[in-house]
Amino acid sequence: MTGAVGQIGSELTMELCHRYSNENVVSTGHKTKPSEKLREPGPFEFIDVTRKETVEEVVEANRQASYVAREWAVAYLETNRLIARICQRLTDVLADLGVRAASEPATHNFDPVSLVSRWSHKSVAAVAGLGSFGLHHMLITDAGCAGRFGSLVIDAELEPTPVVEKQRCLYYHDGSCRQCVELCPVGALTEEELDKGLCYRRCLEVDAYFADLGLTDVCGKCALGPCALGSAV
Ligand code: B12
Ligand code: SF4
Ligand code: SF4
Repeated sequence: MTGAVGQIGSELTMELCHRYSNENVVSTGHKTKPSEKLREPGPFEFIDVTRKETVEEVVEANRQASYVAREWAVAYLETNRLIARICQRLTDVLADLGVRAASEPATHNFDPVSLVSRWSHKSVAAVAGLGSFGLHHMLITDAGCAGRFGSLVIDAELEPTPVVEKQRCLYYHDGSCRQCVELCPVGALTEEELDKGLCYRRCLEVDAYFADLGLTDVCGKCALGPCALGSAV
């Protein structure tokens, strides 16, 4: 249960622990520190994904982990939830201004066979000039590639801001890096391509490993190189 801290979450968590037993309820918070009462009955994860230092710690934890860090999996759940809230809030504010807006969840909006989605947060971010693609097929912004995207498309005419072409991947800059390829534990990523099926199988394995959390189909070892937290160039 994410967002357990806060009045409704706190009451709901205790009620769920009571009904389904403590060890069957995992709660998380992202901003306010949990009370002792919330921390004690069962597993409690606490990750504030809005703090830069916390994101750095999560990246470091995944670097150190021989498998995938639990923090990475929890941060995934928290970030997806945060993105949904931000998009909903923006949509509501824009609606008050008479502007229609549409968004999609951060993930799980893809075809499970082709592993392709009809909505690409990376493309929206690229068009908006936020970053450039790395060898690992992810978008690297000035804050790196270890974060996650949400995107909102709005029905309004805006003055376009100029997009500054900037290389952030060392492989495309001067060929001096291929860490993402070397870091991939299953060989899904090569200089030529990303084997999406192989990558997804690995992510589902990780989900099964963290069976006590929600759907955590993650891995992200390729996102831990010199471009993790900023431009590598
Ligand atoms: C399907 C999917 C997967 C599949 C397939 C991965 C893939 N690379 O296609 C699987 C399950 C394997 C997967 C794995 C992972 N994923 Co994933 N995934 C998605 C999802 C849901 C849809 C992607 C998609 O099919 N889009 C549609 C296709 C057509 O476009 P695209 O691939 O997004 O982008 C292409 C175009 O932009 C085009 N392009 C190239 N140059 C340019 C230039 C311009 C100007 C434009 C417009 C386009 C363009 O090439 C891009 C790459 O092929 C997105 C969320 C979303 N809905 O956007 C997350 C998403 C791509 N995943 C993400 C992440 C973080 C991961 C993992 C690290 C897992 C994890 N969290 O631990 C791994 C990384 C694997 C890797 N190296 O790419 C992030 C990427 C963040 C980033 N910084 O780029 C996203 C955006 C989720 C999010 N909300 O942040 N994922
Ligand atoms: S790890 Fe190196 S090669 Fe891979 S995307 Fe980042 S900078 Fe590029
Ligand atoms: S997410 Fe993991 S399995 Fe997929 S390409 Fe990156 S390192 Fe390889």
